[in-house]
Amino acid sequence: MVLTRAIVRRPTRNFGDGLTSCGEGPPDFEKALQQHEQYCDALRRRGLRLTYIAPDAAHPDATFVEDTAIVTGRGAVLTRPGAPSRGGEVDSVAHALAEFYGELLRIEPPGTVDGGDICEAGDHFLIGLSARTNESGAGQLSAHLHRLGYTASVADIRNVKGLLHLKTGIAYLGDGIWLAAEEIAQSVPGCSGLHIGRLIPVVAKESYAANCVRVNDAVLVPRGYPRVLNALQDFGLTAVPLDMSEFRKMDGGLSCLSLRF
Ligand code: CIR
Repeated sequence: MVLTRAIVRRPTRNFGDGLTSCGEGPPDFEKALQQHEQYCDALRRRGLRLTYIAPDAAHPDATFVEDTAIVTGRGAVLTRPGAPSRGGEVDSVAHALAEFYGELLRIEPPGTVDGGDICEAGDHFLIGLSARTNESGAGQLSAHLHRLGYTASVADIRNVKGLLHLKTGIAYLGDGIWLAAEEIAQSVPGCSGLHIGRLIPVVAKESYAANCVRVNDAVLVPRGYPRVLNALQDFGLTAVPLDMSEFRKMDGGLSCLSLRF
């Protein structure tokens, strides 16, 4: 699908108060702002028009807008984030999405879903069951997606160590091309079918780069992961490396900084 819009939200000065398990120390706010703007520029260069939602200091993780909604070509679903501290991020995103979608579907209690667990692959959605996305949330989302004319299946990552979200470890790049940490593609129930497509395996040392995003004619990828970069180029893809160091310190992947549709 051709992407034309994205929703983004700049980090706030207290961004380092958000949730993290990374252990790489606090992020540098000024550097994070710069990296965020470079990310936004990269989206604009791929032809997207950006909506900036007001920064939200009451929710230090609010810059990771991807977790608050699933946006598709046929409809949008507001999530109910799995971390209680992030629940208050959804309403402002809903307000921004209302401009583009007639009806906004919702995940209701006791369901929880983080957008980072949802991997769109054409007309099919892979839904990660994780510490953030529970079975009720996955079931509700699956029903919403079916109503919108998509198919969905579940991939259980609850036993995969070090994986916050499904898309922390796997990305669909279009044209049948997947990129995934090797152990995920092989061992996660629901992901084994990926072998059918073309798979770019990601070695453990470069696992952070497993979260990258196809945006129209290019793939945005974290800078500093040469094997992933070379593999993308070998597949004939235009790769755009972006500095993500400060977001990485907060467990944030590249995809989570925007909602693209
Ligand atoms: C969190 O733990 O919720 C945030 N610090 C990071 C969320 C990253 N989201 C994503 O990769 N989709």
